[in-house]
Amino acid sequence: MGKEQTFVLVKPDGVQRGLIGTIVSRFENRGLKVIGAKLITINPELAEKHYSEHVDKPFFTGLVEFICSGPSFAMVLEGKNAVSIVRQMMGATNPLESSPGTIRGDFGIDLGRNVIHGSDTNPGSSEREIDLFFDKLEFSSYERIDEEWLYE
Ligand code: DAT
Ligand code: MG
Repeated sequence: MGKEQTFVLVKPDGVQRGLIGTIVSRFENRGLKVIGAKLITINPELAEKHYSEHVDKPFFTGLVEFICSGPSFAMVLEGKNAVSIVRQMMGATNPLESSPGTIRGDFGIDLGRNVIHGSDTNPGSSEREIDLFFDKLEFSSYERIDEEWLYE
């Protein structure tokens, strides 16, 4: 069974609004395993690397400023098809278009305050982001007790 790892960030708006627990719960309930997690106030250097694909976009400066504006909650989730599952659970980038039942569709209104980041499905994206935010020593490898019943 090909297990994947993906990088997820509860953005500063989500942390300030007290949504860390709710969001982690959704992923845990789905069956994804938390293998690393920490509260981190992102500095501009890290933010610019993280969002380097958007460097030429008009919203880049505002995006970097926002992501550095308070603590974020970073985590690495592991499971079968973890990258796609997280993207689906997050919903569309603009909360106006995110379906109800998704995290952005349930908790967001504005595009620039969309509560959560998750690695996209492009090859190499999750690995790059995990390496950017986490050291190998920060991960724990373990079996969840429900794995036997979660996967066929
Ligand atoms: P996602 O976060 O769904 O991967 P993205 O990578 O295209 O979306 O953009 C990164 C973040 O930048 C996104 O979560 C919110 C912000 N953003 C994207 N497009 C924007 C726009 N047109 N105006 C303002 N902010 C935008
Ligand atoms: Mg993206």
